[in-house]
Amino acid sequence: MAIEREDVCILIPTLNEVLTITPLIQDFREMGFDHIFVIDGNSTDGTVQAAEAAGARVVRQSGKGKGTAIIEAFSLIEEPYILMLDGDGTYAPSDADRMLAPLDEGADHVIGDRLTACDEGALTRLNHFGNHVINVLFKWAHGAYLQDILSGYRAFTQESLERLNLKETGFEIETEIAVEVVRNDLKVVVIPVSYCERPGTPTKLHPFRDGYKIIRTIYRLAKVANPLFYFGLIGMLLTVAGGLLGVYVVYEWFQNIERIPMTILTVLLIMAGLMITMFGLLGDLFLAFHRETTQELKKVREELEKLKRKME
Ligand SMILES: Nc1nc2c(ncn2[C@@H]2O[C@H](COP(=O)(O)OP(=O)(O)OP(=O)(O)O)[C@@H](O)[C@H]2O)c(=O)[nH]1
Ligand SMILES: [Mg+2]
Repeated sequence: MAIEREDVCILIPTLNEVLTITPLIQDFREMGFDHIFVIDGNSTDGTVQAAEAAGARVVRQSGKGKGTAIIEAFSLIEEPYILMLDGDGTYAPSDADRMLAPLDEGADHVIGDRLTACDEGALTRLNHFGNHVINVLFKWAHGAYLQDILSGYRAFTQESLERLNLKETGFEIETEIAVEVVRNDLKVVVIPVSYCERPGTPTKLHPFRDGYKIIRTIYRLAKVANPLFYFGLIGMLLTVAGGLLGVYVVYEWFQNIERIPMTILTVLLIMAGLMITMFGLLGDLFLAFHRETTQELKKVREELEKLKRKME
């Protein structure tokens, strides 16, 4: 049984996308999707009017940033399935059915992968490389390689949203969604989608500034999701620094030069490094216990649900 069009909300965040928003909404309407929800970041170019005229429900977001907009939109959607994409005309409505299909087969979250089969030139080389680095870092920190964690093309169930704890305000939101999806053990499917060049409209993404923020987010969120990585990295850096300094101190000692303060610093660095690594190990242990408890709770909840259904 395929997913009914009326059970799907097409969610489009926009900030000054007047050039592309109308054809995008029209394409979806022609395909039979009538629930189109535009969350607008207070555009000044007439995007709101254009989207309303094309037949979408439009809400002006409160606050600033793509993350804020998406979190606000999630609280306003009632349809059981959500298909989310950017309003800049870079993603194709024709991929919608392929994106939604896995949800029908039990997936919780679908990511549209832009990197595998993208248009020549749709992503600058810098963006392509940056995306790849970010996906690899994500794998190290969070333990899953999801091909394209920053993709704006996503499909998910309303039910799965309730399990995501989202707080990021800017372009870090996709990263946070990916982290939460992995942390909550949701069933993820990655589907290659086509990706076209922006039709000349200005991007709101600053590759270096936003790239740095995204990498920082991947690392910061690892504190809870993977404490061994988070603390282990700091611990390792301190220990290595202490080790290098130690080599220097020993080398000088053989030349009959004694460096007392530097020796103390070496010891402090190595001790601090090892202690912080221990924090990571302890954190990892706690997390393992916590996972076990959550698993048990999940089983209990499922049993209760079954019982409730039997009683009805
Ligand atoms: N509501 C809302 N939407 C935003 C905001 N910032 C960006 N957007 C929209 O979010 C989508 C993604 O933004 P883009 O500027 O395309 O960022 P990107 O896709 O990472 O970068 P490009 O590769 O240049 O397309 C677009 O539809 C924007 O209009 C915001 O602050 N609020
Ligand atoms: Mg875009």
